[in-house]
Amino acid sequence: MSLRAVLWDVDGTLAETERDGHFVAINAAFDELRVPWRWSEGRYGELLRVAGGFERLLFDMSSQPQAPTDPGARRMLAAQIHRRKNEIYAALVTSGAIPLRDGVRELMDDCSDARVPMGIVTTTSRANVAALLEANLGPGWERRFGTVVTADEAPSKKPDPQAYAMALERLGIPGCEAVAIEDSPAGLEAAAATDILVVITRSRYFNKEPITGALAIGPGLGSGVGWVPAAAHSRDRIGLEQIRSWHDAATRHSLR
Ligand code: XBP
Ligand code: MG
Repeated sequence: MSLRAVLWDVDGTLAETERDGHFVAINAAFDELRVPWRWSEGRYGELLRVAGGFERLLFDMSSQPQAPTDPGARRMLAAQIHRRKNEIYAALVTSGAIPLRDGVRELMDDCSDARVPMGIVTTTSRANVAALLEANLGPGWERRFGTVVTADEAPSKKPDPQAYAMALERLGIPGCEAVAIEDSPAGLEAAAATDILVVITRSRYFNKEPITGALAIGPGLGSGVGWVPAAAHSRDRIGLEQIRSWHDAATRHSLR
């Protein structure tokens, strides 16, 4: 079973967009819209268990004493905050405030050099992905990916496998021939449901979270140290060669 695609999660995996982007932007939106509550960094971390910024706002409002009681009014307020949060987020990333995590660009270059197609598979919106990747990869960013699946195309958010299933269908490959790079338990669950093996790069918010069932788990693609299983190819970073050898070993093992 050969490796035929690398699928990238966005938030937390390509960049620390949660802490440095969405978290900052949501509190700025609360301020601007004079919403009478704020989210601490810790509370934001808890709320990340709910996938999707809009869904997260609604979930929080269900225990927020100062939120409107009428469900329609809640949805309207959540939509208004979410819209403004995304505008502030886009402005932040466009200003260059959020770089790619270490090793991400290098692994992307490995895939391009080896002609291994890449995909984006995320629960955030296409506009947010475009803002982040245009700022970091330039205006031709989309040409680098065989498919880009966002919440616009796949509204059922991770851990639902809809986005991964759509990416596989568009690339025309089975899950066992792809590897996903993810940072969260929900992302792993979504990918695993379509037979995709998952490399977990620990992000700030999911740093300590128990995560089982990964192909490999480690501190980030920018280091070859601290991975389980150990990375044999380089101490400097996780490259395509390393991902291939983890994938080969796991698929050989499952064929035995
Ligand atoms: C990302 C999310 C998103 C972002 C915010 O999950 O859950 O909700 O936090 O973006 P993943 P939106 O990394 O698994 O794709 O406000 O656009 O939802
Ligand atoms: Mg993520």
